[in-house]
Amino acid sequence: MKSHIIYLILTIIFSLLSVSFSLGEDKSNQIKEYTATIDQDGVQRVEIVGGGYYFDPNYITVKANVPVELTVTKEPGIVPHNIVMKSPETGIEFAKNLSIDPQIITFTPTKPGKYPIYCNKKLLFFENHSEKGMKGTLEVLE
Ligand SMILES: [Cu+2]
Repeated sequence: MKSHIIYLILTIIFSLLSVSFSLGEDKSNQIKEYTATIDQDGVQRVEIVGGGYYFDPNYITVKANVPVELTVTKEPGIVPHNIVMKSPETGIEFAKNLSIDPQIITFTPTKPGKYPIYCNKKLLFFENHSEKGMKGTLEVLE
């Protein structure tokens, strides 16, 4: 009876681990750069896709003091993702759950620098998505 319980627990742990690894196909070590251009209406538009466990692009360059419009979407799948930036020093602070339908985030960065973009979702006791590679950088130029 006792060995049945141990077997059951091991099976559950093993399934959780394999689910985690199969979902965790690693795209994190690829740098995908995108430099925004300023549209005729004076807006810098960037499209970002988030998934397991990456953002594409994950190194985005924009100009300071020019409005930015991010269009964010999620790859199809059951794993929830978000996109978070907490850089109030440059006027950017948001956290948005991603969905397959495009959503728009707007801000105007005021201070040049490099600012982190990340997903802070996590499954149970596993590391969060940012630690799995779901992160990027917004570089704001003068
Ligand atoms: Cu995520």
